[in-house]
Amino acid sequence: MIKLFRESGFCMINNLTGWSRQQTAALVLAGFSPCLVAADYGEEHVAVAPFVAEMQAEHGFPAQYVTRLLAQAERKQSIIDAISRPAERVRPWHEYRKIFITDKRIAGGVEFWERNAEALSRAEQEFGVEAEVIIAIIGVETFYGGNKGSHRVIDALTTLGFDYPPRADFFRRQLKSYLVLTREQQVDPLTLTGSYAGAMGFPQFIPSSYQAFAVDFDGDGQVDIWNNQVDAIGSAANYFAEHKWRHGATVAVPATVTGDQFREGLTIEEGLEARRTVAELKALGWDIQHELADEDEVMAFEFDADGKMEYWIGLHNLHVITRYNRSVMYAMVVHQLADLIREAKDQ
Ligand SMILES: [Ca+2]
Repeated sequence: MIKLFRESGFCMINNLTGWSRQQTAALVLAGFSPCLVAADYGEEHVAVAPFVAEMQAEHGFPAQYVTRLLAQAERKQSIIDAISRPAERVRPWHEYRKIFITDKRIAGGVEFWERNAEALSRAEQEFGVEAEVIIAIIGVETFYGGNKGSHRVIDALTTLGFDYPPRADFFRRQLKSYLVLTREQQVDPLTLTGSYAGAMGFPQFIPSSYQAFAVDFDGDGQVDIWNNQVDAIGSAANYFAEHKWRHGATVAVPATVTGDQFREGLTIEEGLEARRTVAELKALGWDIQHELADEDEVMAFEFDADGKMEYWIGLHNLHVITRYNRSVMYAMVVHQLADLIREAKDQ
């Protein structure tokens, strides 16, 4: 059954077993009400009341404020579709790499460097993270701010937190962080945009990362990763520093393999920890093209490079990049893009 109610500022149908958005729209067209809007996350949605209660108890949000806010969030099937098949899960390495390693993205990185030379140099000094690494992260995430995502963050986080069971707990926590940060920054939670997963601004921080790592790097009193490149640079550098990036350390080196035991040395994707020593890998048939100590702990990877296989050894810093996005292909692309931007800049 449809319940209609009107409150100050907006009105809506409070949803709505069995009614699709199209059916509701048809009601509007039929003149049922000029301000009729279906609420995907009205009070009938089972997830809403517990969330409202928790925001009130844990963070002191008025229940009515949270209820009204959620009633204005929209469930987006496109968001559920997108998170169900991220590029790094469905594409082989040679295809994935081609998306990110392009002449245009390298040239864009050099331009970003020239435009932000002072901030990048200051970030390298303060946080110990090379300029090209900060640039490559921002380049891979948003093409230097050209594609920061057009989903409303409130839609992304409610859709995934309330209607995507595999990761509902995670996104529900992100939604909480998001409401807290919008209160702190005094911005309207209905206005900020980001990726389908609620990642925001130049560095694509999810709300919990924003709260933990975003910094005001230009000193204007605002922590603005959406429009301020200097804050974005400081925030990305701080993220890496807090995850123990080692300035100047080797990130990854190529390897070859022999025999039939080398697969036992591969790092499983779920782990992504440096969990094999160089000596163990050597014993399993890995020949590493770089001077590493036998006791060094590394990750070992096999990539499908269109017909032939590539073998790579990832060191501590590669693991740090996976803390940004838990994918080895992602980390390798950031690493390679950083090197190519540095080379292009030095030419
Ligand atoms: Ca600032």
